[in-house]
Amino acid sequence: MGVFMNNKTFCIIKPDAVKKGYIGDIIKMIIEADFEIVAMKMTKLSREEASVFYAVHKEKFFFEELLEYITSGPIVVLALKKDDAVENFRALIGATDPTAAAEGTIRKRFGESKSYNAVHGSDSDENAAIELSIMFEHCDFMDCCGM
Ligand code: 3AN
Repeated sequence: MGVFMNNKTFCIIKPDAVKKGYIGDIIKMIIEADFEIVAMKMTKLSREEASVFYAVHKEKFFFEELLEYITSGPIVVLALKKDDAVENFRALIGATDPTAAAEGTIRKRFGESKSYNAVHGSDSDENAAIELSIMFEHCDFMDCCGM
């Protein structure tokens, strides 16, 4: 067994998408693409939590904007299960810049800009494991704790 599982990824439905009422449509696309939702909650990040979550971007010019934005309102966080979850989910969400995202992707349909791009998806199995452990407790997972 590898160090990191490759059947789970982490998704955020970001504040702009929540505000515009896209939660249901985005979850429908996720389910129709055969991901199983194994944990889900609505939450609002504090600045401290967001800094931990986006620590990899702390040197980037857009870090401050990213923190402002991701803490600006409620988000929905999900743990998604499928074979090769990270790669398959990246394909479903499309490119970071919605204008460059392929037709039929979540960001093409619901994203507005590189900052307001509707959803986040982990970019590696390692980061998926880290992000899931930041946002969820072990017993939040429907495939754990005897559920
Ligand atoms: P992705 O989310 O597609 O993996 P990353 O990891 O390059 O993209 O960037 C993380 C997040 O930072 C993006 N989801 C986006 O919201 C934001 N971001 C990336 N590039 C820019 C940019 N040039 N200007 C503003 N925000 C950006």
